[in-house]
Amino acid sequence: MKRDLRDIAARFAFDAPVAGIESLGAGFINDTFRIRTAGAGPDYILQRKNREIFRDVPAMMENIRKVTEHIRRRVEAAGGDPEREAMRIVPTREGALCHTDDGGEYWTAAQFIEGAKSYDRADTPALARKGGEGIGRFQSQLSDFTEPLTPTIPGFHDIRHRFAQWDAALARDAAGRCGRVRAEIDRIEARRDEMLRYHRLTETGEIPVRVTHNDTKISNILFDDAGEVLCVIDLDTVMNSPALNDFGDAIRSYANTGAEDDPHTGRVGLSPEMFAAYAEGYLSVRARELTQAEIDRLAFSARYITCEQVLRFLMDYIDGDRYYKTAYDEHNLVRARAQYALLCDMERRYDDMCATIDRIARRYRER
Ligand code: GN1
Ligand code: MG
Repeated sequence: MKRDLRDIAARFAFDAPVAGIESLGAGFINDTFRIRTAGAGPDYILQRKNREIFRDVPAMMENIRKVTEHIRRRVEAAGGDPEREAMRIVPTREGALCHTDDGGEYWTAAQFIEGAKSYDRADTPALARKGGEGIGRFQSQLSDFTEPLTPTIPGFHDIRHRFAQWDAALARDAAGRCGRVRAEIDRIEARRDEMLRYHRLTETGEIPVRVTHNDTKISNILFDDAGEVLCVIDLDTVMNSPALNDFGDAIRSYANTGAEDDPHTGRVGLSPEMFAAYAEGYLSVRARELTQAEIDRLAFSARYITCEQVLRFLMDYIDGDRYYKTAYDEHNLVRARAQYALLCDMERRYDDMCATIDRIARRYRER
C-alpha cells in the first residue's frame, strides 16, 4: 500500500518531493492521507474518493474547484489570506482534477493548511458558536455564486427521494432484517407526512435553493491558533439545496449530548445551550441574508435532518450495511436508535428551540 500511495502521490503537481505519507481522519466515506514534503513548502492532502458513493468524481471535483476559486476571490477581496482561508485543489501533473489509478479508483489532492486545528467534537458553547459562524460565512461567501453545481449525490437531503429509496429497501429486504426492526420502521412512517410537508416548501420555491455544504460537522472546519475559523473543508457534498439543511445537520451533530452511535440512548439528547450557541454564531452572519420563511424553519430543519439520518442509518441496516462503514454487526441499527433518541428530544424541546431562534434572529435583524 505504501509503495502504491507513493506512486499515486507522484502523479500530482506538488511543489516538493514526498517525504512521508500518513493516514488521516476517520471519515465514513473516503480514505485520507497527509503527504509530508521535504523542505519548506506546504504539505498536501491526498484522498481516495469513494466512487460507490460519488458516482461522478470528476464532476464533483469540478464543483469543488469552482467553489474554492470563488471563495478565494471573496477572501482576497475582503483582505484575507486565501492560502489559509480557502482550500486549494492541486491538479495532477497533466492538469486534471483527479487521477484514476489502475483499479479505477479516483484520487485527488489539496494543499494542507499548516498549523490549522480541527476538533472531533464541539465540547463548549464557545466552539459551537464559532462553528456556526464558520458555516454562516461559508454560505455567505457563496451567496453570489450563481453557476449551477452538479448534484454529486442526487437527492441527498431530499426526503421525497429518501422515502423512495426507503420504500424500495423495505420491499427488497435484502438482508432479511426488516422483521427485526418493525418498531423502528414505524417510527419513520409516523413522520413521513410531516417531513414531506416541510420539504414541499422547497419544491414550491417558498424556501430558496442556495449553495450548501451538506456535511457541517465541526471536524469539517479548520481553526487558527487564536480559535478563529479559517475555512470549511470536505467539500464533496457542496451542492444546491436549502440553507436550512446545513443548519439542521450542524445541530444534529453539535448539539447532541451523546454520540452519534451512542449505545446508551439515555445519554443522547439536544443540548439547549449548544443549540443556542450554534444558532447565535450562524445568525450573527446570516440573519439579514436569510428570508423570514427560512428563519422560521431553522428549528424544524434540525428535526428534518435528524429524521433523515435515522432513515438513512436504518435503511442501510436493512440493506445489509452497504453504504456506511460499520465497526460491528449492528452498528447501523445502534446509530439509527441513537439518532432517533435525539429526534425525540428535539420534538420535546421544539417550542423552546423556535423561541430561541426567534429571539436571536430578531436581535441581529434589528441591528
Ligand atoms: C457521512 O463520512 P462523513 O462523516 O463525512 C455522510 C453524511 C452523514 C454522516 C453521518 C456523503 O459523512 O451525510 O451525515 O456520514 N456523508 C455522505 O455521520 O453520505
Ligand atoms: Mg463528509
